[in-house]
Amino acid sequence: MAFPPDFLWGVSTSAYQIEGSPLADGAGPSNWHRFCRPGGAGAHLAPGGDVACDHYHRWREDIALMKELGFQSYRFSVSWSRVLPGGRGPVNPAGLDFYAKLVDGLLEAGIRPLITLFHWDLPAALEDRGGWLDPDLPGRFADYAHTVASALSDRVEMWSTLNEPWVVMHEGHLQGSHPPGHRDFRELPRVSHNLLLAHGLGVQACRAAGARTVGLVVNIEPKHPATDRPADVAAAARADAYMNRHYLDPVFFGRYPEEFPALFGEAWPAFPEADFRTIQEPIDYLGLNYYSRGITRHDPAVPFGQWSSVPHPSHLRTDMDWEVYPEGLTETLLWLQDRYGPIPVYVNENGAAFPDPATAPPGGVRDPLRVEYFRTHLQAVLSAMARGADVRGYSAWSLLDNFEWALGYAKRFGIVHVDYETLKRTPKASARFLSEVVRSNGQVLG
Ligand code: GBH
Repeated sequence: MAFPPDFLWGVSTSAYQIEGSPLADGAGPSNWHRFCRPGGAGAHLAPGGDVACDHYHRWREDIALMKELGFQSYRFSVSWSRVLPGGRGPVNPAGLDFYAKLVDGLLEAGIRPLITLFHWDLPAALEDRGGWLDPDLPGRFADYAHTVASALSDRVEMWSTLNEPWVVMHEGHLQGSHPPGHRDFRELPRVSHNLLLAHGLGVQACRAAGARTVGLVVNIEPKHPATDRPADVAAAARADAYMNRHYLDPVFFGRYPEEFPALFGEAWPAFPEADFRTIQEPIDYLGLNYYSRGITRHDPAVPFGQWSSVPHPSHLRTDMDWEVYPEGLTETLLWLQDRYGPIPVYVNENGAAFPDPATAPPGGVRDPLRVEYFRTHLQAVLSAMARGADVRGYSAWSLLDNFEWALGYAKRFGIVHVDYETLKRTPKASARFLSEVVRSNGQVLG
């Protein structure tokens, strides 16, 4: 079993995590920019993405690096507040121009640009109006999507609306670790519904602006019960509904998982039927972000949902404390085809944080655990394809070590090392490994 000749090999990043210069050239502040400042709920993360990898100035060097490594595609996100500083209203031409130049540079280097319109950084002005709780936000997102797609759809074929709506909802409104820093489960249904409406309207807006291929990117983690006790089995089903079926059931079936009225209780609203026609707008592909699985047990001490995760006693865990579980990627790919039918899938993120030195040693950065992570997960993709999964591409997370959100710069996901003192880029052994994978179209996996 081999990868088909047109399999698309790439790397991923996101705007706030790598760009730096968040207010340059007329950009407005984003929610993440404000979150990480003194007085913000994430002030301990200061200076946040103020410098990050300085990709805003070093993008030419980063394109050259990807070209040298042989990648065929580059998935990045556009910062809404660069393009529309106030979230709505007048366009900031310099903001749009940054991405136009990036796209042209990529095309010149023979690398296909894949654009994500929303990878978590929201214009602060829109957060002030309620953010994802604001019923107007889906419409604002569609306007923004239309603006960007109109400018770039002549050169960019593949688009995605949202990256991981689950994280926006869960971390922003239940855990409080991302902006707006709320901890109120009663907000979750409305936040999710607005994210889904934004997605549906966003697909329509992208198409109206000439985008050919439009999809949604979700994070999926198989939820395995910790024991076969009925309480644990039921807890795993609730966790699966909450994380894995939460956005895909509405998009593909026009309804929320059947567990939700009981899960949310009195906080579960009646949504207008007509909304689901927007949400069900057909998509051209599904983007899958896969990192790990969740071993789940019933846990009455957890106020919302009554489940928690238990670590596997012996499996390796990454620096994020996530279990290394490549079988879960095969399982997820097969589950997607099985539940949602024949839809092209792109693995849009997969990768691992393991500790690397702050400064690259003269001999280069050796990251054998990350290499092994990629090798086993790519083999897992192949097994799923051998069993019928329609996987069209694979994009590693991430090109560069970068700002890992609520965990700052301590966690390194890059295949290219970044020295945060000098901003020097040094490809790690994992970058060389993936480069060989691309060049041989997977033959080196054996
Ligand atoms: C992605 O999200 C993001 O798209 C990207 O920006 C980020 O840098 C990257 O991953 C690395 O974090 O241990 O029980 O809390 C990751 C989505 C969802 C994966 C939650 C891990 C943790 C389960 N994550 N999951 S738990």
